Amino acid sequence: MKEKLEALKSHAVEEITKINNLKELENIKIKYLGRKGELNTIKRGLKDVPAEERPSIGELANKTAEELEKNLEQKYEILYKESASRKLEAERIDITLPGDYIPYGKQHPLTATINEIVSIFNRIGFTLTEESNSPEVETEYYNFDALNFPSDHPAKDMQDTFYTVNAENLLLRSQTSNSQIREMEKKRPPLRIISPGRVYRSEAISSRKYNIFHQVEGLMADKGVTFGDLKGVLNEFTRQFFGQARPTRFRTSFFPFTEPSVEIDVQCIICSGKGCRTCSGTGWLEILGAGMIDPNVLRIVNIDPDVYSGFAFGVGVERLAMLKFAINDIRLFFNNDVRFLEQF
Ligand code: 2NM
Repeated sequence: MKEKLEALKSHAVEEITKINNLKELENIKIKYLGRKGELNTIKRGLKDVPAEERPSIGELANKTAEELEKNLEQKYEILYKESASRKLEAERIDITLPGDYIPYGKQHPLTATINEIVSIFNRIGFTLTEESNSPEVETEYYNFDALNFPSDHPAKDMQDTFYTVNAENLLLRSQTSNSQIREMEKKRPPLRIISPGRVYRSEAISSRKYNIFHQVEGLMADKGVTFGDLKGVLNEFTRQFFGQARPTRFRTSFFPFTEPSVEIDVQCIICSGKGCRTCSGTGWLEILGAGMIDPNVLRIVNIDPDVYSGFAFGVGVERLAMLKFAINDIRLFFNNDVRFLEQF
């Protein structure tokens, strides 16, 4: 039995030297030292060994196991290091190489402008109307009638507004006021709301006019809201949007839904009032329409004009973006030419 153990040991040692991967090592370990392995097979013969020899043979068997384990462990260390360094070598990278060019998307200039307008009004305390109150396909009532447009108003003409052909009274909204009306129907003052969105008008297309454009409209309604509040809020908006103190002027105007109504100009951001092509020599740029909400509009949504008052305003997003980014043709916003879009 002693000879058997010695032979096993020398076979095993020889095999271990020949191993060259971790899988083989595992197999050899099972072959010799496993529960049904060769060492245990020999050990089962221990009962037939004369009693006086048993302790020394037993010891030899344990020692053989120990030595093989040690051998396997050493081999494991070597193989593990080898495979780790092979892996490192295979994954070696040159960190001085230039990176791959990954073109990344950018915000459309109109989206960026809308976001900026909205965040300025957010800071002044205005919140967005609900999306569900701002449909682009709208009834005549919410687009015109509730806004105090007389039934013969020229804006209602097919010449100016897109009507649907297969559903009576449905049109593509020509302003985002529909969402102000829908919101006022459901909520009571105090209200400070804004609604950005896409609107449609049947226009002859030019560098300044397109039949799709965007507006941000807003209103404030409460007890005791005055024209002074309108001036304060809209001057603050202008100051934040154009980034520095720019004089504004308020010209009287007319809208069916506000009385009195104004158009607000900002001193030309190109020539600072001296007169240039952008401001047609006037030194001023029109940027906003606004006014005190007409009592008729408040009555329509069941807000008592003897108790509450409010102001409302509308901003043309394309116009503001064209001024801010010095863009000379509105059609560029809608052509999706990457050479244009990449610049923002
Ligand atoms: C503008 C100019 C002035 C406006 C009015 C209303 C409402 F719903 F309160 F009547 N919403 N928006 C308004 C007022 C819009 O756009 C140039």
